[in-house]
Amino acid sequence: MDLTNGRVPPSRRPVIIGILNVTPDSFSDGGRYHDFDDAIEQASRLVEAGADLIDVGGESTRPGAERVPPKKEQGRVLPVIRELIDRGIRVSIDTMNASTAAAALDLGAMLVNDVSGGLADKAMPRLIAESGIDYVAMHWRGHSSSMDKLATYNDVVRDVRNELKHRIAALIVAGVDPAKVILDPGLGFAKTSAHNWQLLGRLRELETLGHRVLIGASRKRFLGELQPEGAPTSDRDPDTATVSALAAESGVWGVRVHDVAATLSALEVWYRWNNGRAPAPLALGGVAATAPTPLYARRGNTPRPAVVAPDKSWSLGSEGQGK
Ligand code: PMM
Repeated sequence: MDLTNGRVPPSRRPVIIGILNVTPDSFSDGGRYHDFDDAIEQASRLVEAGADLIDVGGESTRPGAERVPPKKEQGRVLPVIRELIDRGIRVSIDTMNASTAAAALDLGAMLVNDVSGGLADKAMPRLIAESGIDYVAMHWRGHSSSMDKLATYNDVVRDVRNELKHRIAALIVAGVDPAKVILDPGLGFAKTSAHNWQLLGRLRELETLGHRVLIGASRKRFLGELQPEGAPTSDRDPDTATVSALAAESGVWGVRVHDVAATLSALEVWYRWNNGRAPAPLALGGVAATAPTPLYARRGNTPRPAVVAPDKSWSLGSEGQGK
């Protein structure tokens, strides 16, 4: 990885991370996939639609949400993760708790997505260092109960960039390989709508930190402002897909979304626009999971990859980044 520029070139489409919240109370899909069978069915639908991996979370982070004890969180997510990995589906664990992350890694999760960037649990950086796993360090200022009060910045992009820089330094001190760190500006986390739009419009400034960048705009409140009041959160999916394409143009490594099909379509348009041809299936290291190429497969262009058990040698593309 070229540590002078985390911008992903337009010859590689962003990784699509499908969201699976196994919670009763997440803002968009809370309660819908709380049941084991519903969760597995939804994950399978996301993979079928083109998700490269499934981000499984057991604690809601919507504004004002109550904390969930780690054991309860693990009771929600681990059976689902075990089943998905048995089915050859790539999984990321969305947690702030090192014990939950460790248990998910034992089952074969390939990425830890920590919305606190290692601030909520002191044991997290060491776990990431020791496991050598890819790690999303999101910009975070405090738990959901207080985050709306913490949305004060001089220049949100510069401040978020600086705070992420401090997180990277702390992770490196704990022994984390910087090439494993993926940064996320944390849209909606201690951010107003205006903050979110400024961060999106200036993603390249975050990329100059030299790390892969992930964004999670999907169905968030600031996109709801573009819809009539009271419209369902799924009405935000077309705008989410537009954000995905614009973020791809800015060079992000990945997008975390609820409606995978809409984002994949938008990214296909973006890819053809830049490259004059259809994208090849995304290669995530040596792993052939159920990694779908649905649009091409549907058209009979590319054979669907075989389902195999995930191995531990997979790579999420930290190599060959940069210009
Ligand atoms: N947003 C949510 C949860 N996890 N993880 C990352 N890396 N980035 C995000 O923006 C993010 C996240 C909250 O949204 P959800 O309730 O739809 O999962």
